Amino acid sequence: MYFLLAFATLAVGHFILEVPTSIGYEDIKEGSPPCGGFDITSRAGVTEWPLAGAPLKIISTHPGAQYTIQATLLTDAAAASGGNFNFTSMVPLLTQSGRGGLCLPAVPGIAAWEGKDAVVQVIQEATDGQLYQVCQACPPQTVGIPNSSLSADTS
Ligand SMILES: [Cu+2]
Repeated sequence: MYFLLAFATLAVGHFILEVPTSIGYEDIKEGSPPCGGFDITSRAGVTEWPLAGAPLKIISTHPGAQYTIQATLLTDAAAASGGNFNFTSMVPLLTQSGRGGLCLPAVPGIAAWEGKDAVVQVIQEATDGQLYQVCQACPPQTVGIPNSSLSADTS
């Protein structure tokens, strides 16, 4: 679906993973799991992901949505065949009640994966069904305290 929007970064519909850098965004392919039409093993534009957390920002054109934010080790993603991916949840299911930005200041890294490359997947469930955006995560570099006071800003 297409809307005329004030967002300079969003020319067409669905949702965009604005932070961190996503593997890619193409409106018509966004419904294709697991990466919205892009290669899950791509390592262009890798983001460092401290255990204490990395920021994540979504911009959505849908009037309401739910988000699953989860990760898989790069080695597991590369080995997965027939769609048998092994994702681990990073935060509880999120609900956004309007259009626009959803900002998470710190999505915690997964402590057991320190030193390992991973891939973070964001799934939006909204009026168009499930949509997918993925980014590459660098191994957590430092041991930190997982941020348990995650807050969602839906303004
Ligand atoms: Cu849409």
